[in-house]
Amino acid sequence: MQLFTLQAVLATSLLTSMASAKTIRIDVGQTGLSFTPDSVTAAKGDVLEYHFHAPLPHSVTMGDFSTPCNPAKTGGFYSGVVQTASGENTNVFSVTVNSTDPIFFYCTVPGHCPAGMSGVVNPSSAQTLATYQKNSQSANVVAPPAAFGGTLGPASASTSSTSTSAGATASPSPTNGGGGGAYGGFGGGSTGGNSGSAAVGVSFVHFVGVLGAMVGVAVLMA
Ligand SMILES: [Cu+2]
Repeated sequence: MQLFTLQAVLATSLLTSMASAKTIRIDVGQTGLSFTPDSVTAAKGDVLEYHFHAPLPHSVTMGDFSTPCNPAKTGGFYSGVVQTASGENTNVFSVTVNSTDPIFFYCTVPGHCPAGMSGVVNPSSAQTLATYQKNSQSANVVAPPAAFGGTLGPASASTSSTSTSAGATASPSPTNGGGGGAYGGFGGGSTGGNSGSAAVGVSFVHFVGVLGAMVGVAVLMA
């Protein structure tokens, strides 16, 4: 009886903690060469969900504030260039946030980033999107060699999804988690132990850890 109660309390607590992770929708190229919104606030565990729109090809990759329109030197993510025939693409690119430091992102299609196609997660007073975009105007656009750090696949069922499944997490390693040119979607096995500056992480591992702790406590109580 006592054990059951403890488990119920822990389970409720776990569900509450999972429900707090939110999915943040960002539209890509819906209104010209821009991300909408182009400035968002995110907590660790939240998922950035990029929705691509016709007619132009677009991409999203993480950059560094100091080198606009160039890939982040460590960690990050890249969707690859996504072409959308009409309307909104059925696939979205999802990235799990693992840091509250500013995360700048931009489109790698030639000309787009210098034209202002960039955005920021958790901007600071020292690192603003306005400054990044101003410095982007004369920047050379560089793209990572291949997609990595997120998953390209069907959108989550809800914009307030509580899912933090392994398929939605991302690895900072410079490989395409899904394998193959189609970016696989849900094949992305992630690795733990990401470096501190990585923007993406493994909330599923955290979930398993919490679950393990619950079981451990239950065993102690038995
Ligand atoms: Cu673009």
